Amino acid sequence: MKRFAPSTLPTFAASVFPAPPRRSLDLPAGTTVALTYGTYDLFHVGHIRLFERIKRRYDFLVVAVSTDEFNAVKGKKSAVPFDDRIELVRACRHVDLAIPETGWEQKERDIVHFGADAFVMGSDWDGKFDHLKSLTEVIYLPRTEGVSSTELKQNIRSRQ
Ligand code: C2G
Repeated sequence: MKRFAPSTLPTFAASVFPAPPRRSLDLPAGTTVALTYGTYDLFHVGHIRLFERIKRRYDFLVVAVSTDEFNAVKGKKSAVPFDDRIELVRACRHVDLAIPETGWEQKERDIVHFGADAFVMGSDWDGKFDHLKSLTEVIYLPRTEGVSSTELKQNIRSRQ
């Protein structure tokens, strides 16, 4: 798996300044870029294995983490606040760049912005983003069965 020198991974900067376009990601020619999106609440192996599988196919992984405000739009309330969720995602060795996800319409912009070779989601989103096929490859990978943020929350509640 290709690893990039810290100088090419402006993670802190990314949280303050808008993410740089592909050309300024300073990636070696031929580097393939994949994009994925999620809430990543109660970060678990299902999330990590999805990242791992994406990195087996693509060199550079950009992960967009839903803000708490966007989750409210999605009718979701996460147990872990955005700042912590994106910090956890950034700490994952499979992730090369993490950015905030602030709205549904951001994906088209990001695909163009990063010159993404693929847009990847877990199978629970099967077919939901096919409209992006005009911009890049759209891939749905099998979910990891038996673990989800919702199940974890239910387990915790049931033990109280
Ligand atoms: N996932 C998985 N296996 C699991 C649980 C989740 O592969 N056991 C994948 C999902 O398929 C998704 C990603 O992990 O691709 C993130 O899942 P969530 O955090 O639940 O993301 P969600 O709230 O569905 O947000 O704009 C799209 C949204 O941001 C997706």
